[in-house]
Amino acid sequence: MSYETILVEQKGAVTLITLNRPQALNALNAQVLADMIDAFGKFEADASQLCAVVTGSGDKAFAAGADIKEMADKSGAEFYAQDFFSGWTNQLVKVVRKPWIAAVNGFALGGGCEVAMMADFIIASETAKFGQPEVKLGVAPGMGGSQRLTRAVGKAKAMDMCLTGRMMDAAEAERSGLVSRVVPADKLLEEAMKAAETIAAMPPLAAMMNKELVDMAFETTLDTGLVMERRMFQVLTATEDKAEGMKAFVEKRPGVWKGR
Ligand code: CO8
Repeated sequence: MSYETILVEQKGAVTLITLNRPQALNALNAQVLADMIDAFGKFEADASQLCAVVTGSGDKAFAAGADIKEMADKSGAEFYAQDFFSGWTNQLVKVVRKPWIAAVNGFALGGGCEVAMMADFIIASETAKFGQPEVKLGVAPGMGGSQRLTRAVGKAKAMDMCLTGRMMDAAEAERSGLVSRVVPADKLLEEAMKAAETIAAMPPLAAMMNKELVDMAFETTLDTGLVMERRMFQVLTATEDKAEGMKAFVEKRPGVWKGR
C-alpha cells in the first residue's frame, strides 16, 4: 500500500511507518493524519503484525510539529467545528491496542513531540530534540503536549518547556523519563526494530494486556488499577499461551505462541 506522506513496510511481524515529508521536516498535515489513520488501522487489523515502529525520514526531524502553513489561515470556528487534532488521539491511541514505539531522530517539536508521546515508549537518537514551542506561535499544545508531557516528566519540566518553548536534548529527555533509551543516531532504527521484534516475539495477548495495564496507571486510582491488574493476570492464566510459556520454561526451550 503506498501513501502520499508516509512509507509503510512490513518487516516480519513489525510494521515500520516512516513520516515522509522531509522538505517540511515531516510536519504533520491533514494528509499525514489520514495516511496514519489508514496505516494504523491496517496494522491493528492484520493478525501477522504484532508491533509497530514510527520514525521520521531524513536525519533532521521526527516531525517539527503540526503543519504551521496549513493552519495559519484557518479560522477559530474551523478549528472548533473540525475538532482539529482530535483524530490523532482518537485513532492512534484509543483504537490501537497493539504496542508501538516512536524512534525519534532529530526534532520532535509541538505535534511531533505529541505524536511521539502517543507511542508506548520512545527510543531517541543522541541528536533528538523535544519541545512544545506552541506558546511562541500564540497557542498551546493541542494534541496532548500539556497533559502527556506533564505525566511523563512532571510539572517543573513540563511548565518550563511549555512556557519558555525551549527544547530538551536526548540526554535530558532520558534523565527526565520522557524516553526509555538513547542510542547513537546511526543505530536508532536498528535498535528500535530490535525492541519491536522482541515485543513481537512475546505472547501477543500478554503484550497487549501489559500495554493496557501500564496505560491504566494514568487513567485510574491505584486501587482500581491493582484490581484490573489482578483480573488481567487471572485472564491471562486461562490462555493456551500461558500453558505453553510455563511448559517451555520448564523444558528450557523458546515458547511457540498461538495468540489465544
Ligand atoms: N510546519 C510547516 N513547515 C515547517 C514546520 C512546521 N511545523 N517546521 C519546519 N517547516 C519547514 C520550514 O518552513 C522550511 O520550509 P521552506 O524550506 O519551504 O521554508 C523547512 O521545513 C525547513 O525548516 P527550516 O528552514 O526552518 O529549518 P531550520 O533547520 O532552520 O530550523 C526548526 C528547524 C528549528 C525545527 C524550525 O523549522 C522550526 O522552528 N519549526 C517549527 C517548530 C514549531 O514551532 N513546531 C510547533 C508547530 S505548532 C504545533 O505543532 C501545535 C499546533 C499549534 C497551532 C498553530 C496555529 C498557527
